[in-house]
Amino acid sequence: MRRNHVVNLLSPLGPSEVRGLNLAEPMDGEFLSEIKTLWQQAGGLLIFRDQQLNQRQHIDFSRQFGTPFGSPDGVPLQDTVSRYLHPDHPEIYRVSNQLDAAGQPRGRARAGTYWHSDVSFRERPASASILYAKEIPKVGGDTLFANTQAAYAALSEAMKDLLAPLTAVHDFAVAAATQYAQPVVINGDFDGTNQALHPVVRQHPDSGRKSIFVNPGFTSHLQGFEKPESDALLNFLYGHMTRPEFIFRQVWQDNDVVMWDNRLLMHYALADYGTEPRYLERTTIIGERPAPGAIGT
Ligand SMILES: O=C(O)CCC(=O)C(=O)O
Ligand SMILES: [Fe+2]
Repeated sequence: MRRNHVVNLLSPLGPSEVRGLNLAEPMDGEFLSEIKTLWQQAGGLLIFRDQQLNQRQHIDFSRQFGTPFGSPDGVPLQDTVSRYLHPDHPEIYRVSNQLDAAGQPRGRARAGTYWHSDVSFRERPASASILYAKEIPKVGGDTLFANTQAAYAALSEAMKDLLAPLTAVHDFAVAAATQYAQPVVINGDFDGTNQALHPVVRQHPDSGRKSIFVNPGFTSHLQGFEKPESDALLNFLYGHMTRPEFIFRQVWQDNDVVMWDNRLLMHYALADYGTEPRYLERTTIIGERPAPGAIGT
């Protein structure tokens, strides 16, 4: 397959932009594996510029990376966000600060205004999230990404050994309690439906690289620790994971499609743009169960 796209590295951590590639065009297996390799080399963050996709094309592109949450052969996202899904395409989660003609939210306002890894509260959390910017404020509304493989690599051997056997409880209730107002929050948010136990150090299935897999948005505590102990260790990790040298800041351009890997990145959407319209559509791929990083590797 002949392609004329250009790839530009945007940060030493890997994030790269791809220009001149139309994601609506079918990709053969060889080209798809090139894109997957590129995505890995990009530290799990590719920005495809200037895309013109309808919802079907967005979903079809996404399906090449796995089954999206909300698709007929998948499982839905948590019920709390069902009102933000696209009415004709339950695979598409909408982010918006606007109301529609009927006065209903066009999508979730201030979505992800906290560090998190998408859907980490499920036994099989998200692998890729593929977010398409349809309307972007002139300035502001950037999304920050923290590379948790780089953060892991920078830890001392003593800290790596301490973390290796640990597991953490992830629970949507953590975000529901702090980020979601009534009546959006439903009882199911607090009954353990969206709760999972994951290794604190996970190993990426493609690269074998280890990352720190806890996040302030959804992680409630470290299993087996007293609360103050758990809080102290988690707070150390959050401070470390969000050091400036591990951060990439996505300054959105209209029609960007950003594909990120939740297995090695946390993200934070900055809600600093007031009432200027901001509208994005996201597909979210169901990943595998996080594999623990083996001790001593
Ligand atoms: O609005 C954004 O930039 C991202 C929101 C978010 O957390 C997400 O779509 O997963
Ligand atoms: Fe998110």
